[in-house]
Amino acid sequence: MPVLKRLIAFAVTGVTILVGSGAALAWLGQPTEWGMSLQQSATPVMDDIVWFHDFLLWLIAAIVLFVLVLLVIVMVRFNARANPVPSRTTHNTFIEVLWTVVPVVILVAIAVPSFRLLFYELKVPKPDITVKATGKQWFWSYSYPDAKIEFDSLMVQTKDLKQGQLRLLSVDNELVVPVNKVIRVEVIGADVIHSFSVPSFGIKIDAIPGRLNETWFKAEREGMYYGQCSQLCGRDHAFMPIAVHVVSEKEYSAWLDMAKKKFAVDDAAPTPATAAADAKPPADKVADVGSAIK
Ligand SMILES: [Cu+2]
Repeated sequence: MPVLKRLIAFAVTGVTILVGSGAALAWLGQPTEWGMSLQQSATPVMDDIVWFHDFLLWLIAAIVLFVLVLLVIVMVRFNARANPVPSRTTHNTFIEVLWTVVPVVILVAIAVPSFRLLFYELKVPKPDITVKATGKQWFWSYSYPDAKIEFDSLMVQTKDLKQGQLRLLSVDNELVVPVNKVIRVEVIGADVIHSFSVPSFGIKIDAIPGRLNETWFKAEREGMYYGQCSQLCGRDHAFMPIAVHVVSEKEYSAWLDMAKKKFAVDDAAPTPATAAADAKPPADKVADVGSAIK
């Protein structure tokens, strides 16, 4: 039966793609060419998201296969040729109870880990460090309220890329945090709605003007982690990447000493970020930066 063979081949190919995509193509902290799965996890939250994703994937694959098998049985055994005199059955209480109860059980099995994960993401544990990310048209500003530092983080233009920097992802000043510490990220928008998102950390939260949102992450591996603004925010939405540099405790304190000198918040000036931003962005961006903050 050629149709059956074709269907089986189709199903086998599908499962092979699903299984293969999970393992080999993921990369830590950045997207990869032909990547089809989630980026590798670097935080406990993302570990759970990956688990939940895989759990759902297997579940829906099993359901799809089950329905496919039923369809094939119906097509083969109950077509007009194979079964010229059809049965006139209209009710079967057992089956009807089954197809009501089983989906309910499946939905409950999905809801329980889903809610557990949601609460885990939303409830910020006691933070070691608080940083504030402000989305602006079209860059991010980071401040460390406890250390009294604030700086802007602008994308490196393609023509200025140095060895090892990534196009559309690398920035001039990265958000630097120590490894294995709980970082609370307060997120707000200065002008329009942006979204602070770092896939490897499993965080994505809107940056809304006038409303302080918060999320958290605890990076368990050192390295560079990239994300992008994930809320369509205007002309340069695609050019305001997020780069988080996770470093050792020692490197972090060295960076902090440097940053306290370089990025100190000047209490006398009302908007210190404006002055810093005006000095740094390329000439064509100065006008946008100024109007965005005031
Ligand atoms: Cu944005």
